[in-house]
Amino acid sequence: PATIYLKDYKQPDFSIHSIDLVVELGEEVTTVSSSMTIKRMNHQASTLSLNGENLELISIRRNGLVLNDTSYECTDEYLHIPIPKSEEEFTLAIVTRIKPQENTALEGLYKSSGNFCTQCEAEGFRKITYFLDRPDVMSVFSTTIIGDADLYPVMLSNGNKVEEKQLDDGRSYVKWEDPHPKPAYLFALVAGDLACVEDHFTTASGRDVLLQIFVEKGNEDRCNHAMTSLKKSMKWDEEEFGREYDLDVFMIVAVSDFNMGAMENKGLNVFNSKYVLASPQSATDTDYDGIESVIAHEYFHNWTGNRITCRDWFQLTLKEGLTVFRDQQFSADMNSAAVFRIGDVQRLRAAQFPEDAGPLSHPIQPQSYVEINNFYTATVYEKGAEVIRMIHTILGKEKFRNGMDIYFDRHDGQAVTTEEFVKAMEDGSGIDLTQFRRWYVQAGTPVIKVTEGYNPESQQYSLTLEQENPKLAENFLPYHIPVDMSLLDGNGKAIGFTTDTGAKSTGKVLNLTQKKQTFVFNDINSEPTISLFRGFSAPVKLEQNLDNEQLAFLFSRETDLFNRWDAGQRLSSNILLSQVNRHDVGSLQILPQMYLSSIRNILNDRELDPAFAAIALSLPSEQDLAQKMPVVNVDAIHIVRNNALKEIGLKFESDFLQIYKDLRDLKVEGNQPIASNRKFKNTALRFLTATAKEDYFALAAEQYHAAENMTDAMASLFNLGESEGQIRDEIFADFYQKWEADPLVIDKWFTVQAMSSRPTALEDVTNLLSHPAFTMLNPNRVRSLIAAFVSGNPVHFHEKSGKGYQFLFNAIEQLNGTNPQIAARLVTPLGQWRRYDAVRQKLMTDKLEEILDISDLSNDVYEMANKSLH
Ligand code: DPP
Ligand code: ZN
Repeated sequence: PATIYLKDYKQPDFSIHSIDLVVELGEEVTTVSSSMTIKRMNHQASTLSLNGENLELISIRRNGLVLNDTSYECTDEYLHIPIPKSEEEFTLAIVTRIKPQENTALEGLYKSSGNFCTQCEAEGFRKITYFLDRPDVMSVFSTTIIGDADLYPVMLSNGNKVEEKQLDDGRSYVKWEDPHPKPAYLFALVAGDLACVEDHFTTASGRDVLLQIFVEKGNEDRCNHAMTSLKKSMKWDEEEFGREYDLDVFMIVAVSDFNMGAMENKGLNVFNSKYVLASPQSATDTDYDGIESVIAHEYFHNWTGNRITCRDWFQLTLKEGLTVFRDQQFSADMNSAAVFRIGDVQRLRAAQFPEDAGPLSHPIQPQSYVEINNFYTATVYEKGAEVIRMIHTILGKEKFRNGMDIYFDRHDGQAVTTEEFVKAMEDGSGIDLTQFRRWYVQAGTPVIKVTEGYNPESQQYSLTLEQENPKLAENFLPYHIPVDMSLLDGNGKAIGFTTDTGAKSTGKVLNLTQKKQTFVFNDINSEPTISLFRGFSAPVKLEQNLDNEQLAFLFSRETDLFNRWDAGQRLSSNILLSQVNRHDVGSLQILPQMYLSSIRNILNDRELDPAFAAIALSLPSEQDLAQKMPVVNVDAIHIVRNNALKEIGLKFESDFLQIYKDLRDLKVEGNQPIASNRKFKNTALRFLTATAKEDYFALAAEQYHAAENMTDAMASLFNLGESEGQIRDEIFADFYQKWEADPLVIDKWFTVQAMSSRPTALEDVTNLLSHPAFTMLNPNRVRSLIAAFVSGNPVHFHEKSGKGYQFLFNAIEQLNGTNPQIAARLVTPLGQWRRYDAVRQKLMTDKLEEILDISDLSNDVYEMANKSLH
């Protein structure tokens, strides 16, 4: 397969000004007729090459005249049409046929639960009709849909509905027009027998916008939270960024078969139903948070992505990094900001850090790809968002807003690059970001080494920071890194100091720009404790020699909640990892007293937000711990962590039981306090069942039966999933029976079993592949069982027998034929082979070799396996 390079980017030879589509939906065949007006952009060009895949070409007319098959060339991927150089402008009408009902890859036009829907990002439109399928070709679309009136009473496309009628043959006819020129990846079409929930939003300038959420019938009462989140997002974007919505209707359609989370098509977002449907009975608090953030994300794309789009796919982070940053800021504003920030960083560290340290490492602006679908990565999204956040930190809120205003004014209606964005930020702030631009082109996670010195005589404190980038070693150029910091006194209070401008301050953002740089603070009259990278002000790894006593101090006294949490995680990691190392020599493990007292501090601090207390008490995951070991010892990590859970559970048994009972019986109005209490309560339950006492499994079972919401039911299920015996089996059977008809809930049932550490987990998971409810054709189901197992069950996935790897191989092989995008994502864990012992390395690389030998290997899977191996 060919590699595509950013350096080879060329402007298009032709532009397509308008496209009128007529789509006749059929059960056997769907006919797509497209009429385009095309303009020449390059006077030398002699051929128009349109993208097209899996299309049956019926006819082509240029300027009204039929082209016979000697006057064009059709390959598997292109339609080449010679165009006389004298021709500045012309029309092209192309008729093609497709079979959406056979489209299991879920790119282009396909069917989900009997309804038609589309997914065109990144390159799906070329599976609908021949087109210049690239984001810098922006066209005005009209879309006419003709389909059976009974089967498809709802027929939607982008923009406004301009015509609707019944045809004599029992079909209906609907025409949509989108006044905003857009790239083809933002095209959408939906047809089906769907229910609609409506609401309204009045924009800041007083326009009324109709809001519609379309769902399968029977789900109407599960759209409330999505609708509320949408209205909050619309208001927030007006208040924070001055951005109003620009059409008279905003539609969301929930579908059950979807490769991604959701898609920001102009005026017609298509969503994975997981990010729309929720009721307290069927969705957890985490699901509620996910819906709020994805609804916001897709809505925010209307300005950052749709009105201003990407010139080419190497610029993906232009819209994704920025939009993730915007949705994170929104969620932080709507909820507990510190707890949400911690969640963002946890996700970054869990997914992006390993990606950036492994064979698939790439800068947020990649320089090349084989298959663009493989670059919807944690790096482009999550690290991309951190890069925007750093600009925000360096500029400050006001100048950042100035920069955004300039960006919107200057580039509305354009397809641009990250350079235009950074330039707008410079122009809006007067701050030079030349060096900062390295964040876009250098891969790898920087490591920051810290050295401190305090001189009591001169009352000077000096801080030396040194940057390294293990991924690039000698080849990296120092980054511009914002270091948000304070100096803390013995009580954890921020000490005042004099800044370079002579102002007094208790905190500051240092601009670290050199490889090694020293900052001096004057008039510091006692030795301070440094609080660095407050709120995680840069996506770096910190190498700071803090002993456990110092970490325990920060864990109880830090005023920055992110750093407070992080100190606790570092403390736990130190202790657990030293036990992992000793475990190999078979010595007994007992948690140190100072560690237990710092846990007691959290338990006794009744002022703490319970959601914060819950995450502060939670131990680093097995995957977190694995990242900190040169060679991952999967089994020892699992044993040591479980022992620690148990020891903490036993040590604080009565406290956890008290917390559990208090919070269980507490009734608070409003959603948020209840959600954070639930989180703390269920954390307490986890420590209680870790003691392995029967009473607490009984308590979990009791909670299951009494549960009025899915959060509590799932917490019970997770706890029971770790146990053996009749109660567990009965409850799993009961849960299945109760929710059999609800795919999103059944996904959870699969996931709990996939993540269980029971000795039989791999056998259980293998058996579940033959469960009547399992199918490889539904991406959510694949993620709920297969992805959950390979990424959420390290002990069993990495079983020394190699059976876990074989299980994954089988799934990849099968999915390669039906859904290459989903298959490719599953390759990632094998790419981490260098981190394991020799036996596992061999087993994992053998599987990668076998993947490369799969017949009819898709580009998607090829690229992932090939890069992972080399
Ligand atoms: N729909 C995906 C997202 O919003 C890709 N644009 O991130
Ligand atoms: Zn996005």
